[in-house]
Amino acid sequence: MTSQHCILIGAPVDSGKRRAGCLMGPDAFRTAGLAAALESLGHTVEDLGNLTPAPYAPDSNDGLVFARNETIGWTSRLAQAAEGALEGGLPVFLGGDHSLSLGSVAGAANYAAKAGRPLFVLWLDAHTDFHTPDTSDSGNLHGTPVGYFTGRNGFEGFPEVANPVPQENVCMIGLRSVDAQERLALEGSSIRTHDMRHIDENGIAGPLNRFLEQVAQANGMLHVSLDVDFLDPSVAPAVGTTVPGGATVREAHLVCEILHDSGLMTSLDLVELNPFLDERGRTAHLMVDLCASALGRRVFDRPTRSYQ
Ligand code: B3U
Ligand code: MN
Ligand code: MN
Repeated sequence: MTSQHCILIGAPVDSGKRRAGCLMGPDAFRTAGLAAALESLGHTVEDLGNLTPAPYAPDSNDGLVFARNETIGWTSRLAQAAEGALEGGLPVFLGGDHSLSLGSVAGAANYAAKAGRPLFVLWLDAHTDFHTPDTSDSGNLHGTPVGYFTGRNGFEGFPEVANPVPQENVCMIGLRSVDAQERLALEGSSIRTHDMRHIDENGIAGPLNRFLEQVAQANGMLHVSLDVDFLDPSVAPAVGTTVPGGATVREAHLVCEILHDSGLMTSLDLVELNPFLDERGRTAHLMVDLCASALGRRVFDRPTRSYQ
């Protein structure tokens, strides 16, 4: 197994929705033993501590969109952090709510462009997060990162997306809560969407392997964004937006094991953990175990599949 330099980046972003608590996420991941789990797999781990947002204008919060300016501050700080960390290893963003991915993915895309490689994004989530600030019914910006980094309009005041991720490079798995406006926009897009029915009928490995083949063929970089609500709330209760019918522990581990074996993942977000809602740390521990699977923890070795 190739050892990696894992760079933990605490992103206590809580501005992407009204319910507070995700700011405690990075410390919960640390408390659940993330660094030790990765070191035990032979990786080196560097923890950059918790970031703070770039300076931002005060939010009045008298409009629909919640904490817009604070999220703008986080977006520019995280894009910078992603771009910098990719120089030195595999960044793992410890969220923080999913609005952190406006920055982490935009920064990864800038790095990929400099490296002359396309960026691909695997979105593991109950939601598509394909809103813009104009289409969102809730005004919660954690529902907008995919809209942002694919270059949709409506993000005035946010850092310009210098290198939008092409829609055909985005694959979503786990979907079961899609708003009408997102559905409409997705129907006219080339984003690959896999809802839970698709997984029930076909299994989770097929669509993932097909996507990874595309990444490998393009010599792409791969950013993986894992939202706690990808998982079924019965096994991962520590999330504000629980949606029944999510991925099982086994499906989620399989995804992570396949990702590891592909050797393609170049950055990772662990998002939406709200430790305030957890039960004796079980969600934090499960997320740490999944991260370990994505970085090589296994029961027995397997012959490695080639994606080339
Ligand atoms: N689509 C809804 C719900 C939602 C999106 N992401 C999360 N929840 N976590 C919205 O508010 O945009
Ligand atoms: Mn999400
Ligand atoms: Mn979600």
